[in-house]
Amino acid sequence: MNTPVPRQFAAVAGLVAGGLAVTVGMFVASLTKVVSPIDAVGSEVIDHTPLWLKEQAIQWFGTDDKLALRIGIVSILALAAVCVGLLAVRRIWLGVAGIAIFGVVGSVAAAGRPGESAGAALPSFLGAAAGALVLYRLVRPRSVDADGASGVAASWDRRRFLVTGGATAAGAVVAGAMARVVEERRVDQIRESIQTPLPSLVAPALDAPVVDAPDQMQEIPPDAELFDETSYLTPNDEFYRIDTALSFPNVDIDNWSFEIKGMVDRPMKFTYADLLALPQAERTVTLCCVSNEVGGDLIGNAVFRGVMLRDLLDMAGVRSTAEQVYSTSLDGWTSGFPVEVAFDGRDAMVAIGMNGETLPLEHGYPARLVVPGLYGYVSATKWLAEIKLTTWDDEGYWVPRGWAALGPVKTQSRIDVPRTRSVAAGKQAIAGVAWAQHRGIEQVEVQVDDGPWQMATLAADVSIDTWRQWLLEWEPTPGKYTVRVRATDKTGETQTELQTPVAPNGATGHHTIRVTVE
Ligand SMILES: Nc1nc2c(c(=O)[nH]1)N[C@H]1C(S)=C(S)[C@@H](COP(=O)(O)O)O[C@H]1N2
Ligand SMILES: [Mo]
Repeated sequence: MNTPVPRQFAAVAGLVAGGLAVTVGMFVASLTKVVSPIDAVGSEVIDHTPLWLKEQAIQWFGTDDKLALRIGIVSILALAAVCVGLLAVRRIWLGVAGIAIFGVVGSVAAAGRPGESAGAALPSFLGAAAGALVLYRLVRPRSVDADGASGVAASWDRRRFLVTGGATAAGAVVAGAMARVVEERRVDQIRESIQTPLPSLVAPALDAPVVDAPDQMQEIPPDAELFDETSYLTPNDEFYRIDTALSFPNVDIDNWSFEIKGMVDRPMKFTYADLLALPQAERTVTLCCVSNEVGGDLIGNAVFRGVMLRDLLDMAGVRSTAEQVYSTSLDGWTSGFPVEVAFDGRDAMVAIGMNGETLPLEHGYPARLVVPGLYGYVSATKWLAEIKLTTWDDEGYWVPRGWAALGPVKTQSRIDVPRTRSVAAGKQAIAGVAWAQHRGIEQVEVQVDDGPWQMATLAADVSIDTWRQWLLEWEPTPGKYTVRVRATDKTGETQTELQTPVAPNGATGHHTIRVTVE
């Protein structure tokens, strides 16, 4: 009779074997420069997350949703590993099969990721093999003594378990740490290839402020101290980041290029040097996310520098049958907008610079699209790989996932000051930003409780593609107040008070805050 491995040790055996499988997979992936099995599975989960769950995740975790996903995946794997360990003591082949299943899932997910090939299956395979071997050693009872003496019951060897288990756990920690180091080096190498600064522009920026505020409004300079909470330009490291990427795509700047193809007369390729050699301009553009809740912070304003999209498209010669400008990133993400948008006079561009710096890796280095007036999900492809002129048969990443095919930005306004729920009585300000990209902000009004809508003072109108700061002087006496804001764009349309959710095409409603004045 065998003395079986006690249950709690079986569970530990599953955990350390599973841990080794995962970390060996990560390490081999980092060495061979393919997607790690964990990230591949995570990306598959992201790609297949239904709309309601994605919304729920954003509501719960905000921009930490990726961290939450990682923690979720690791928790599920840990649970599965415990089960694998428990199964393995009953039937070793069940345990090994369990690990093999995870190996197959990782292999298939990795090899199928955009930009990956069959080689991406190797880390999962090696990881699973390492995990299975260790599991086998840990839970299989020692058959007979070395001298082959019979009559000695094959039994569980606690000492051997602890030694092997401890060594495996240590091995997993080392493999995981090394995988991290190699991944950080990879990202550092991309960052080192980032040319800072870009060669200076031939022509100066054209964004001279257009001042057209009505007479009774005194001008506030866009960088007035009051707006410390929300500076007119959003610094790169404070600019919101939204994408589906669990790790940065591989960018090899010397071999990078993007294609313009599809319904064009002359398919073209542009390298980074090609882009630098073409005429460029700087434009201040407010970029925002369709997932931004009323009052939310998934919005930023930056000076983007790049080549005008229409110039690139004219070189390729867009055919009259083309309906959609459909772009793909290095990591296989896609977005698309109507061809007319590229030619209707707005300054859609392939951007390579942001706020005077080379476009940061987080925001799409080497190049991204920036299209004034459209939400990011239909237009702002980062880590650009290709632009295809096509029909509406091609669907951008978020469209089959329940978001609208067309994504013009809705007129919105946000209260940034006061930021705290309670303020001292006396003279102060209510202030914030309002945006209606490519239509422009005409006026902003503030309502306190059920009082009249009061006209806010507007900062300089830099362009119709950027947000405008606004301000209302306020001298409240102690009490509780409800403050709301609404903006009117230059087409004369005032923001609706009707509250709608972010899906499928952007939230509506008045940003409302409650303030206690002490
Ligand atoms: N490659 C890639 N580009 C992308 C996305 C993405 O998931 N992958 N997300 C888009 C969305 S939804 C938005 S709102 C903007 C955000 O750009 P930012 O991260 O530079 O602020 O990028 C867009 N470009
Ligand atoms: Mo977005």
